[in-house]
Amino acid sequence: MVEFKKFENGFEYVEVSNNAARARIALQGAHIFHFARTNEEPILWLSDTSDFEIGKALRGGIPLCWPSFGMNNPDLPQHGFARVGMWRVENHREIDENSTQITFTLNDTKQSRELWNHSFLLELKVILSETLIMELTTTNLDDKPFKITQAFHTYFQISDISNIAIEGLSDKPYLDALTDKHHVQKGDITFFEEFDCVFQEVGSEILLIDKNSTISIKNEGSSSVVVWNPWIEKCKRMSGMRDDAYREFVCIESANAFEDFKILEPKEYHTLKATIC
Ligand code: TA6
Repeated sequence: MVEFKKFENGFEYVEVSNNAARARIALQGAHIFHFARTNEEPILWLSDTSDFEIGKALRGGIPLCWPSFGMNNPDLPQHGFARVGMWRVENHREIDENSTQITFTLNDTKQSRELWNHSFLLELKVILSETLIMELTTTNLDDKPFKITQAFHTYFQISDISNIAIEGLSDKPYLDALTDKHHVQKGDITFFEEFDCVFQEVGSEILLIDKNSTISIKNEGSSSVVVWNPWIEKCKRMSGMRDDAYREFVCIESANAFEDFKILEPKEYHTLKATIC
């Protein structure tokens, strides 16, 4: 079932539900801010201080960073503009009683062309079941090529930052965004300080291992993965989160970032796909 809803301040979202799972997706940013399997805890973290403000990105869920990841394009706002753009629901359908598909679209506008002078179609296809599948397709509708970097900036809910480990990135080269130095990851990732790294040459499944659960993340059309936790001091400085919120989430971001950028010729398209289960 797909229901169109809004909060009291007019902030619009769709609630997608079937026998297997439920999701809430804001029209602003096509931002998935809730995903939970039936009778289970949410898989995504959403800040409990989130105020669903129009024009401001939500803190948590899955912000879409596009057409620039971070400050990869210094002429654009951090993480681009798609996460605060107003998307449309293009279509939706029940695949079966456990699975629903919904597609959102965003086109260039006068305001987007003032920031980034290109004509594009951006489509987010979401398939909701026990698994969450997202496909973000960029089509160049312009008569000149353009370059994008992008990410599903997924905030995962965890029991506690001290309980988790991330598997699947050992031996991968990475850029430590905090020091701007390149290294190679040795072993699984655990957390004891601020962490903000961009892994490259990633082609296999990543596992988020928690005390009583494991989440699998598989990416296609992507070879970069960003892992981020702000830890104590940065968390205090971040907008939209409590001072100790860093204990409750980790971001594992399916990306085309830094050297994994994409250049699209006119009419060309690229799909970034993530499967979370
Ligand atoms: O993806 C990691 C990161 O780029 C961090 O450096 C970080 O500050 C963050 O994303 C959150 O960015 P935001 O613009 O949403 O505050």
